[in-house]
Amino acid sequence: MRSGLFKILGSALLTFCILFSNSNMEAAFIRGDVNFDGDVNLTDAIAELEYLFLGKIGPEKCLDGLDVDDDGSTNIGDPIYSLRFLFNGAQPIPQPYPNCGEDPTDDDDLNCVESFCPDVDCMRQEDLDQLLLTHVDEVICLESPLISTTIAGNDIVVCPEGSGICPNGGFGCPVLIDEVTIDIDRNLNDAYIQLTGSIPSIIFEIDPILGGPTECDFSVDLSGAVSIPFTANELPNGALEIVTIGDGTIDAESVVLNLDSNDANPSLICGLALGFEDAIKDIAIEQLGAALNEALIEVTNELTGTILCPEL
Ligand SMILES: [Ca+2]
Ligand SMILES: [Ca+2]
Ligand SMILES: [Ca+2]
Ligand SMILES: [Ca+2]
Repeated sequence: MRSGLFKILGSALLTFCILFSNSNMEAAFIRGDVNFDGDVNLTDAIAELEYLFLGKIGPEKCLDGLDVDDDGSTNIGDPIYSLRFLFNGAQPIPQPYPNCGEDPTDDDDLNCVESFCPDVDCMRQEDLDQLLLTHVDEVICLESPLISTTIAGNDIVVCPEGSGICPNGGFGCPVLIDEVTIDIDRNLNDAYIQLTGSIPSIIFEIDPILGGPTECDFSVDLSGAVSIPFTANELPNGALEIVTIGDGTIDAESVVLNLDSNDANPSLICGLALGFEDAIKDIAIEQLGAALNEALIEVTNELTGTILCPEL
């Protein structure tokens, strides 16, 4: 099972990586927040005056945010507008204020390419789900043999060489992937990739202590989740900026492996394999753990610094 599930997880993780690297859109902003700290106060008016008249750099990254009165240009009128709003209770600051958002009057020449608000270019659940569906193969070919082991004196080989053919014509046992989803647990800082799939026909070669070798034909339903811990900075608007990604591990509690005989009247020997379902599952989980860490090391660097939307 190692090589097959490794591929499944590898695909899922690769997808995860692609998702997070594809985020270069115009930034949202808070109008009037010139120094990008999520609030509008006196320091913003001062920062804008320093930008306009002393040439201090930084605020030019978000000119829409500097256009406090939303008249389509940045000038002395904007910090004055802020001061009147703050101290005289004058006209309110036009949207987006006080929350992050986009410019509703975007018929100007001002843009915002960077601010403290990440919610335009962050990853949403539907983005994650759709891209997982797009990138994870519907059929994954498991290389033979999946498992070759001895349980209670019985030699068992799962998917022995030459026992199956994949859609691409190569030898191996095909897994049909039914569903791949990803859930972010903000409290635990974990990403869970959940997979469900099935193998319509897989051969178990059983050589018991007594009697000759026997081939048994089974179908398998499988599901399981991979837990990927991360550390993150929570941004003022609730988005999470991923700082580091840890090693992924199989959530053993989540793994379900159901084995059913395809033979109407399975032999006594084939019935043995059904009794070893839990042992086979344990081997699969153990092998997966090692394989998964290899895959994660490859993608860790690419995940660092990406941003998850506040609602995730
Ligand atoms: Ca500010
Ligand atoms: Ca203005
Ligand atoms: Ca505008
Ligand atoms: Ca604009």
